[in-house]
Amino acid sequence: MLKFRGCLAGGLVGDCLGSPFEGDIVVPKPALQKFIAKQLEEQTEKLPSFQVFSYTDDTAMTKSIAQSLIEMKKFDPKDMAKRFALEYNKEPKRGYGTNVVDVFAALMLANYEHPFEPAKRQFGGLGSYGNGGAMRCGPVALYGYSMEQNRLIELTRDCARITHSNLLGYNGAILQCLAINQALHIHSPLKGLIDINAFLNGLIEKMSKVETDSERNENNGSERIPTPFTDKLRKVKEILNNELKGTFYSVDKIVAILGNDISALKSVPTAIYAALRGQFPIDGFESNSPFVRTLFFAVSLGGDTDTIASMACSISGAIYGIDAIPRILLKHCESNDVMEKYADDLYRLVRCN
Ligand code: 8NA
Ligand code: MG
Ligand code: MG
Ligand code: MG
Repeated sequence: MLKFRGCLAGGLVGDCLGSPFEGDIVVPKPALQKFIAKQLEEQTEKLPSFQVFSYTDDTAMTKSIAQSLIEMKKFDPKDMAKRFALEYNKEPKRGYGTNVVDVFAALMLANYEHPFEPAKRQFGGLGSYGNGGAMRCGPVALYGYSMEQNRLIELTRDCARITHSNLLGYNGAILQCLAINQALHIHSPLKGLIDINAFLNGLIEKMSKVETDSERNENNGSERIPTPFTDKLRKVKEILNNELKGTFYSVDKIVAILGNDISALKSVPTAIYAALRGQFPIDGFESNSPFVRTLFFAVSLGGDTDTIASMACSISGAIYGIDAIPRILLKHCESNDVMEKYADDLYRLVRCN
């Protein structure tokens, strides 16, 4: 239960507190340190100066997935597609990706029949490789908590394919979902270190199977590196092992190796790295909390800060549980009560099945 809540609440905190920096090429560490310290300091939301940060498309779509799974008690692609489109129509100004909104319009026009079809027509038939499938998969990982692995992978792929039919778009979602799923299953003391190499070896093994499954990986015409996500995970492992030995990497170097943009390939492995990087101290930021360090680190990379922080913090929240997230940070986020309710509803659903 605590890990379920930690996952969805973590994703919300990353989105809400990362979004003020979205698109910034450089995020100066002192300014970010000050920003996070300010949110941690204000101990009561009753002050007039207390700021509540709005969530963006990341959370809007996460909410739709949670609602659909909870209410339908199964994956129903038509229902999920409808919720995406209606939610967008209700509140279009949540910072959606520039092209995904065409999918919503086409879904609606076809009355949600054939919910996988409009996404396939995106980008001249290549489909989107954006991180929009990955950024919203927290509830999928919770719903699939006890699922056999191949079923969880299929479910995640299908949830992503409603808007992201490119191999890189849906495989990014699968990697993010597997990372959360693994985080939910490991035993983790509140502030202790998890075994980074064991965590990454597990993901590398799973992801390399996903990426070499030729039957599934039809390529939409895009240029093909055989195992791009697995290769990135190996880089994450190499960087973290060097850092554990005292050789630290600059933000520029991390961005050059892993990326920080809106594509799934250049943001999901980055988020996994940030989730794990929070386990040890960060230069220019004083905090003993692995969760808060992950938030800081993810946003400090710049680029798609809300989405990278949201994905990183949902993994961290799933590792450490909601008690590791400072309550006051959550109070700064719109809809924090709703996200906890969804986590509890999904927990009950999983327990009943
Ligand atoms: P999407 O499917 O519209 O993709 C996002 C962008 O990725 C597109 O607009 C393209 O620029 C590019 N892209 C994706 N696939 C291809 C392709 N096959 N060929 C060429 N270009 C491609 O939306 P999404 O749901 O994946 O987007 C998620 C991101 O958008 C999140 O980071 C989210 O926070 C949001 N976002 C919003 C803003 C903003 O202006 N507020 C800025 C960045 C990201
Ligand atoms: Mg966003
Ligand atoms: Mg935004
Ligand atoms: Mg974003």
